[in-house]
Amino acid sequence: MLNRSIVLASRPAGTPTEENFHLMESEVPKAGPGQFVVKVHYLSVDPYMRGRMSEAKSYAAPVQLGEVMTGGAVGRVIESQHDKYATGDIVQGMFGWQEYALSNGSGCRKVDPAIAPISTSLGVLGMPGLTAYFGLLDVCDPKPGETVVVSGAAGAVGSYVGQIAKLKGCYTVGIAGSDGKIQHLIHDLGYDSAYNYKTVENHYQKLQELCPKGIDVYFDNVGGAITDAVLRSLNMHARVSICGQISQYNNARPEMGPRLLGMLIVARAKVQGFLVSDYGPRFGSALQELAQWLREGKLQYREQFEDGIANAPKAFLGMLQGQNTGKQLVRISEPEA
Ligand code: NAP
Ligand code: FER
Repeated sequence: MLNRSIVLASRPAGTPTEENFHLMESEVPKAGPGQFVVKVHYLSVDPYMRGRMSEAKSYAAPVQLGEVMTGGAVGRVIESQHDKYATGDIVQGMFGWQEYALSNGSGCRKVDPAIAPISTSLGVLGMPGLTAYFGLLDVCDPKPGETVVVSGAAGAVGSYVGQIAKLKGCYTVGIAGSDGKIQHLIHDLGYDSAYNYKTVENHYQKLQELCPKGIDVYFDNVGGAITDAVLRSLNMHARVSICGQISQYNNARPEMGPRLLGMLIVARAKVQGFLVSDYGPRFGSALQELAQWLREGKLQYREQFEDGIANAPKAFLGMLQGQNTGKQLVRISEPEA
């Protein structure tokens, strides 16, 4: 049996391309003592992977040239010599961009397929869902009636943030990159208002129009000019959650922007960057609450699939360009019913 994987072939200068990836074939691994083998069903493609393609280390080590791309995935255990994971179990872990993975259980968790389709363990009931949950509730502590602005609002994290803010009684304004996404934000996800940043020139003016009471909470997925405009519109004691800066990830050097930190003094605002992984001890209770909201129909999610490991680069590059609405996944093999 052959295992196909995607390795990093070269480091991108600016926007990554298909040429940065290479499809490799190898033997399907065998489980040794304390190990198990997973047949992957779904693979997640995420913005942070752009950072792993670069040489510089930030909070995690880069992927080495010739090494399998890192990534979260979910699949079924097909062979095990591990006392916690048995053949047939559904497991989520950092299995990388490949069809089969060998694991010692580190960073893994079992997924109950009775709760929701197992693909959700990579989205609303996984890392992006937890990011929305902690980045909004813990970092910003939104109060009923407050105005919450979300950039990257139609992607995985952003689509959950707006809905959770709504559950907390907030007025929500989303920013995303197409008219179709704006319709989705308002009609499917319950955003009170939204605008397409690609067709608006003056973000500040647009935000004044859509946020008549100013901005109390900003969940930032993108950075750049959008964030500059939001920082000029903050209310007293506003809270800003720096989740991601995707508009900057392909820049070779930091972009010069207006220097607006003085606005934070005027507003006595709090700005905090965070990493979802810092909340590990609280993942269990957060996942229970997210699953409860799903069951009650209070949280909607959308998934978009690309098929086959060979199309993982395409899925990743498309996501970076905004071709996804909701969570972008790669379907590697159909899970058995
Ligand atoms: P996603 O939003 O599903 O996909 C990325 C989206 O970014 C695209 O759909 C695109 O939508 C938007 N985008 C791309 N280039 C842009 C640009 N120049 N300006 C504005 N928007 C742009 O991805 P996700 O997984 O939910 O991640 C969202 C953000 O959260 C990312 O910044 C990611 O790094 C961050 N994140 C942080 C943590 C953490 O622990 N801090 C954890 C997970 C994710 P448009 O069509 O709207 O452009
Ligand atoms: C993690 C912490 C953060 C992680 C991903 C992220 C895969 C994403 C960060 C980003 O997109 O900026 O442990 O695990």
